[in-house]
Formats: sequence, C-alpha cells, structure tokens
Amino acid sequence: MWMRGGTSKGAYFLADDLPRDKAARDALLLRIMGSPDPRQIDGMGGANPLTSKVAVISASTQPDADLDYLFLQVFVDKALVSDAQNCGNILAGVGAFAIERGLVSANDGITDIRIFMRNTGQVATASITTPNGIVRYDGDDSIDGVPGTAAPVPLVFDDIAGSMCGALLPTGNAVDVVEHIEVTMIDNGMPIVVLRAEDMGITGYEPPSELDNDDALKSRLEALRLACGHLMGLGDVRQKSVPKMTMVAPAQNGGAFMTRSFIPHKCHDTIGVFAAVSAATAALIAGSPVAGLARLPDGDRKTLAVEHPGGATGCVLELDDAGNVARAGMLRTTRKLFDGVIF
Ligand code: NQM
Repeated sequence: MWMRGGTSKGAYFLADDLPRDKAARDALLLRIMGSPDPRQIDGMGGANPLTSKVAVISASTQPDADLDYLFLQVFVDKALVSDAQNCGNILAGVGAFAIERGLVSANDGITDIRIFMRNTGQVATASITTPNGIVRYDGDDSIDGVPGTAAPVPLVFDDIAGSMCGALLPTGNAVDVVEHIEVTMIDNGMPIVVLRAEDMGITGYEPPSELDNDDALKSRLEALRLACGHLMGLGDVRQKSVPKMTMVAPAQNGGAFMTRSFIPHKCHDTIGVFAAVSAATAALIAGSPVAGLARLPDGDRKTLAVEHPGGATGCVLELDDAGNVARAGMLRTTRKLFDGVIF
C-alpha cells in the first residue's frame, strides 16, 4: 500500500510479504523505488528522500505493543537501504495500514494503537479515527507541508531520549565546539546536531533549493557531521542518514525558532517529526545554540511551534519534576493513496 504519512510518502508492507533474507529484501526495495538513480525513473520513488521510504509492519512481539514497525530509508542515488534511523512521519500511516490489513481491530470512534519502533526499540501511541471500526482519512486537520485537510493522527512518545545514541546528550555536554562551531549533539528520538545558521554564514531563512545548491555550505556541514557522528557514538556516518544537521535562527512567524534541517545531504522541505522533537528539546537546554534564540512558553507542558521552510510543526513537550522532557507529542495526518501489486 502506498501512503502519505505526515509530510513523507512511501510503501507500506506486511513483513510476511517481503523476503526474510535482508540482502534479498534490500535488493527488491531498491528495484521497487528505482534506486540508485537521481530521478528514480524505473521505480515508484519520488526522487527525494522524503518519498523513498518504506514501512515494514507486523503484529507485535512485545508485551506492551500492538504492532512492530521497521522503517527503511531507500537512498535515492545510492544502492543503499538503511535501518539506521526512525521516521515519525511514515509512522503516522502505520496504524491505519494495520487496521486496513486486519492486524489490529478498531473500536467505534478512536483507536489507540501502540507501535513498537524496531529501529530504536521504543514505543509510540498513535490515535486513529475509526467510526464504526473503519479508518477515516478525511477530516478538518491540516499540517504545514501538506495541502488540504485530513483526519488527525496524534502521536505520543514516552521516554524516547537516547533512541540511537544511548543518551539524550551523547557527549555528556550541553554544548561542544566542533570544527570551530558551537553545537548541541542531542538524541530525543533522532540523533541531530543543532547549530546556529549564522555560524555557517547563512541567515537560516533561505529556501531549501538555494541551500541545496550551496556546495561550500554542504561540504562544511558534512565535515562537521562526520566529526559529530564519531562524538555521538555513531561511528563512521558516511553511509548513514544520521545525525541530521539542524541549523537554527530566530523565529520569523511567531513560533519558537526557525530551522533548516539537512537529512543529511538535502535540505528538508519541512522538518522530521523526531528531528523537531529533538530540536525543541535542545531549546530547553540552557546554553545550547537554540536556547539562546528561542522564544519559549512557561509551564511544564510546553507547545512549541518549530518553524521550517513550509510553515511550522507544533510540538508538545511535557516536563517531569526535574525539568526533563518526559513525554512528547505531535499532530500528523495520513492518507491512503494506492493499494495494489508492484511488478
Ligand atoms: O525525524 C526525514 C521525515 C524524516 C524523518 C528525515 C522523520 C523524523 O520528515 O521523525 O520524520 O529526517 O530523513 O519524514
């Protein structure tokens, strides 16, 4: 089934329908997407990392979850399929897909589905609108980066710190200086490096296409990323899509702060779900490059509008008594686009 999940789009498979052997599975997925090829002309991929994504879904093997979800990034221009990152946008379609396929039964009203995210070993709860036990896709909610409106899919994450790096701040520091740039290396659902746009000689308000064509900027960002990858315990990240590089600037439209997020070699049209949660969490850490320029609400339940090239992503952070982020939430939507046979 092809679905839009949040601001991404991709193929959703039952795990049993794919080869068990990893090499055979990856070779099949490359052929399905048409990779490696910058245009993905011989496959279904949309020539963008955001539309070259795969969800593999099965009934859960975990006691506290309904479903297991494995996310796979099919690289566009490399013969690479990676499970080394999660995706909170594709996650938005997982619950609806599983109901459609009969993996979970739906209530009359709202169905809360607990999804074990195999990439990170953590659990998300997605709430799906299911009048009479049938998934409803249309509705009145909108998310920036997607035209029109759809039924809401609220996502809630408990305790997602250190998803891939083992700790919220993998170096133990709120701020490090790497390649002469002040950065916060953080993992609250996604390993990202947060830095000030102005420290890279840009405003942070440029359109993504302009940044994508700035080869000098991209090679400085990549050098920084490779160094940070080692410091974050991710090893040699040349062939990995993490960490993502999130450059920040003061908000332009009344939100908390502005972002330009490289994922990692292309500027995101919006920002990833877990990348936004991680960047918002960094904004609450005194001394981080983003804390100094962010506008933050009071209270221990904070809604932050994380601005991006396509608008803003509303991110809810709940703090515990010690002031640490204990729970995060975000509104997404999803749409069933196509169900059929891929040749
Ligand atoms: O950070 C893109 C996306 C993502 C990932 C990327 C995501 C997330 O927007 O949770 O959703 O960072 O490669 O789909």
